[in-house]
Amino acid sequence: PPMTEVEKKPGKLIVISNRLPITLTKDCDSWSVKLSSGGLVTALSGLKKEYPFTWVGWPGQDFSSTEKTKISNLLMENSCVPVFLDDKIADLHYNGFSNSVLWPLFHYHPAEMNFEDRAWEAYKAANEAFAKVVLSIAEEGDLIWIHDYHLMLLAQILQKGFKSKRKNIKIGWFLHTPFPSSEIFRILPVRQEILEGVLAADLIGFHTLEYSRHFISSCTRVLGLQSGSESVEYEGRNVRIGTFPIGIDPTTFIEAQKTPAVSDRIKDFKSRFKNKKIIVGVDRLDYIKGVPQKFLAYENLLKKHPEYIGNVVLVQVAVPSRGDVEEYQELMVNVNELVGLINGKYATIEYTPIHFLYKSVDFTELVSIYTTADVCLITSTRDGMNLVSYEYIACQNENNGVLVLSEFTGAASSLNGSLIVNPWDIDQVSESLHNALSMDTKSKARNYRMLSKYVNKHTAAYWGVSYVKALNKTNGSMYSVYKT
Ligand code: GDG
Repeated sequence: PPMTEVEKKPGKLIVISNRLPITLTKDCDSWSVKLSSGGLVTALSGLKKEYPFTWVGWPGQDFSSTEKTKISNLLMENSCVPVFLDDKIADLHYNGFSNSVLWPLFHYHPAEMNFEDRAWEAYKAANEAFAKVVLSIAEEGDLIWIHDYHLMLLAQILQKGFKSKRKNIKIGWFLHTPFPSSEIFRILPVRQEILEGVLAADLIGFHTLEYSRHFISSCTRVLGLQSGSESVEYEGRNVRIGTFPIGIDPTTFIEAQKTPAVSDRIKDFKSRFKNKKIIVGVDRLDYIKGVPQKFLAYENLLKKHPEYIGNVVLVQVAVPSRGDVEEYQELMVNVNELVGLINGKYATIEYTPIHFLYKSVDFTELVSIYTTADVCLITSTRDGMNLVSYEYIACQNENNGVLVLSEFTGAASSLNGSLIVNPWDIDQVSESLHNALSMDTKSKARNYRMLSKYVNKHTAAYWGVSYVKALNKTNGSMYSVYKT
């Protein structure tokens, strides 16, 4: 049958994400492109050897029609294919629907959900635009890997397109956020369309078993479908549902630690914070990251254990994010006020309890902060995985620092050896911080061994390869049926 042929000799891998992993810059009249590093890019590096691959995504802005040709050619040299969207569609798709409807709902913030018909229309239009590009480049035997909540209708649109063209192609979709309980998911006015949109895929992947279960129960409850523990029956097909926890590339961090720039910076920090313990937090400033909860717990630590006043600092990097969405602007005001209040209350001329950096820091700085910190504190109220926790562990090979980790992150189900907390329980978080700051060397080493073993095995490359292997194994029945 044609499927074994595909298994032996796969075509190319088409990776699709909302945003291409590139930065375009214009100097006088000529454009140049820079590939960005990042989770997905690293994850795919392990696959490049096995599959030729193409990346499809939005290039980040709109262009005039003459520029579009130039940009396409430039991107093509970097294995990227752009999906051009006009600014209005791009804004309503990204800010209006993806980040104002799906994002809050998937992170258990239904009150922040702001459903508007025109945003839903733009979401559909953007998914159609992606499909048009993919249909123009997909060939027999290709594997298609769609990423995230911005593209939940794409598999279905592609499936329809391929049927008419009789192509033998497998489609996978992976969600980087949590998938919520069906009791939350059913709030979505377009719940049926969204589920059917992804069920056209052959393999649907999540970070944790819990998210997979939530998805399956949404399919049974909202659509009345039959399911197994790792599959859903839909339109005569057996759709595979799998758990694929993402990871990082620890060697990037280890290599960076060896550079003179990082070791100089570590020396700076050590002398600047001499005799002080450092707690680090690194988050996009998003309401899912529980930054206010983190500050309240830290304040509670200083209140309940005044011996820490003057002897511990919290370095919080808060990367500005989604400033066009109202909830993010409100969060900023709220967080600023908390930092001001806590610093005002506990500071002296010599001592600032919270070092708040509302900006992104470069990689050298990031690695240096991770390496110097005694404790890393993550208080997300919901978080698909949370890679900051992994990165901190990668950098603690010498000091065996302690990870205090919210039970509402995907990472909490993998990272044995961390101190698991409920971010809503301020007393519990501050007591865990106290335990972390006062933990003996032996216990730290014991915890660290477990953490490090996991992080070094379950890398980004491991994740990418496992997913694509599983996708390749699905029987892709929907297309072979149409093959002659
Ligand atoms: C989504 C899901 C899931 C942050 N600040 C700086 C900086 N970063 C980098 C970190 C890390 C990344 O950004 C953040 O990744 P997370 O996984 O923690 O969170 P999200 O951005 O919300 O990602 C999440 C992930 O997708 C993958 O599936 O784990 O749950 O929400 O790599 O290092 N990097 C630099 N400077 C900064 O200031 N250089």
